[in-house]
Amino acid sequence: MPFRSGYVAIVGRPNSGKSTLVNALVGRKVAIVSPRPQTTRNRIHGIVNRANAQLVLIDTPGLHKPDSALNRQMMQEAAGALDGVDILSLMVDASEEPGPGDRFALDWMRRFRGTSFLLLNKIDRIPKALLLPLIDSYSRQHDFAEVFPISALTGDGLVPLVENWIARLPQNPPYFPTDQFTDQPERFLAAELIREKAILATREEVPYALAVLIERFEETERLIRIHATLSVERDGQKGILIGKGGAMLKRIGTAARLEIEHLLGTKVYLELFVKVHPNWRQNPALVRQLDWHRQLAQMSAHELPGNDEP
Ligand SMILES: Nc1nc2c(ncn2[C@@H]2O[C@H](COP(=O)(O)OP(=O)(O)OP(=O)(O)O)[C@@H](O)[C@H]2O)c(=O)[nH]1
Ligand SMILES: [Mg+2]
Repeated sequence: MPFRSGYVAIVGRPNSGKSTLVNALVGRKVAIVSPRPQTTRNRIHGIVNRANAQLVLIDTPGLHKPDSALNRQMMQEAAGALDGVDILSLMVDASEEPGPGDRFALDWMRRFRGTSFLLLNKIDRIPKALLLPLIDSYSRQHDFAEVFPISALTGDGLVPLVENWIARLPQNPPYFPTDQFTDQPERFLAAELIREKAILATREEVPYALAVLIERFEETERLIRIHATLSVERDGQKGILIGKGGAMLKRIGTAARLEIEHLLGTKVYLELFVKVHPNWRQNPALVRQLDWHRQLAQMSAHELPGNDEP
């Protein structure tokens, strides 16, 4: 059988389940997940390796009208995911009434000229009878090559989806080594896992006002030493993150450390700091610091981990 490989971008409204799907198919957590919209801020590759195929899934920030430098960067990240992809997949939360946000997402994806799929997600939450009218309505609005009702959470419908994607990919050797599962550097994965634990532990504005930067990432023989800064926009948010006697920050740190250790397969020493950067989301220079694609491109070869050559 010929080897097939290619890129599939997953786009859609915030909170529709894109990252959940990518994690389910890769078989490990490459993208953080939360019940709040706008969790994902960068495009992320999740690589699915099969005996006869390699599928590079691109998880993207949820599509929305941007109102800050951060949100504009997120939408640029989503737009960048369309470059050169083989298949675009629009994900819709089938358990929500269609609204203006869905029309925005549909209009946004029309810029893509190639093959597009519609994924109706969260079907575990709705009666089957609601699916047909939904499929009908979307099919009238756009010429989708395929429509798949799925549940990223339970795994329902995922096998035929993956088979169909692979069947449409060109014959190509793999793009990435077949034991690789993401394009993210380990330090970015670590920052994201810390952000996920902080999002899950807090409410209201705090999850949105939060950014995590890794200040130090040192690998020794026995462990990885990580120093990370959690930035928020106001003193009150800082107080919430730290908690009474530091209890909240400790809880976030422990949860993050356990998961980073699991993912990287090594002991981790994790230290967290909290800083206030008023209105960082409106500040393009600060927002750019969160873009690891850009950081990576700016690093010269000898700065990249594992390469000591000048
Ligand atoms: N019931 C149900 N919940 C789901 C399903 N897929 C995702 N979820 C939940 O939906 C919420 C959002 O999931 P995410 O994967 O973070 O959504 P996303 O589209 O990546 O969101 P953004 O990154 O904000 O754009 C989480 O609470 C998931 O557990 C599903 O198939 N069924
Ligand atoms: Mg996401």
